[in-house]
Amino acid sequence: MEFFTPFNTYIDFDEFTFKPEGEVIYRNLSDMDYMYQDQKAAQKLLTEDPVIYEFYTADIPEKKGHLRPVMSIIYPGKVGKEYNMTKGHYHEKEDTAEVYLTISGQGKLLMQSPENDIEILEMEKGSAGYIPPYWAHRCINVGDEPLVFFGVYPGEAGHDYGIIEEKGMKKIIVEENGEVVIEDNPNY
Ligand code: S6P
Ligand code: ZN
Repeated sequence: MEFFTPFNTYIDFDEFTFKPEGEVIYRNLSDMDYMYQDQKAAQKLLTEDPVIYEFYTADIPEKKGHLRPVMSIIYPGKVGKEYNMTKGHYHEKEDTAEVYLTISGQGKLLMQSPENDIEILEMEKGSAGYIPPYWAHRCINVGDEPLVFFGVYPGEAGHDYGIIEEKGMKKIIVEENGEVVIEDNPNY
């Protein structure tokens, strides 16, 4: 492995800035509108094309041996009755884990095993959710403020969006009469 110099990344826990910024990725609704159940609502919102989430990664090689820190911000909102969420992915190198430390907001960490078992962890300030190797992971903002979390994952992990882009995950998280409800994904 090549020589690398230690360095700090600074996260502002009030302003949610991440410095020095490496890559910043923005996901607007148009990047994932097909992932929501209510296509009528999605197409209507597309005229505004809101940013659903953004994430910041440090400039660290995507290679075995390294660890990549990341800060993600999911903005509050819904598409139809379904809460704003990340696309969700498996790691391309499946036997790699990840940890998500919630900094602010209220969310759900939805995970799915290769056998299609589902586990859902609460995301709230101070929760450090463990995503074991092989599990797909998606975060859902069920609150009314930004859901902000810091993650660390192995450099070689990569992202596999394939099957989730095709049919989503087994469960969806929606608002019903003001309550957060976990439902079966009708397209699954
Ligand atoms: C990477 C890690 C996060 C997500 C980010 C966005 O392994 O899990 O950095 O990439 O939260 O989610 P997604 O599903 O769009 O990659
Ligand atoms: Zn991941």
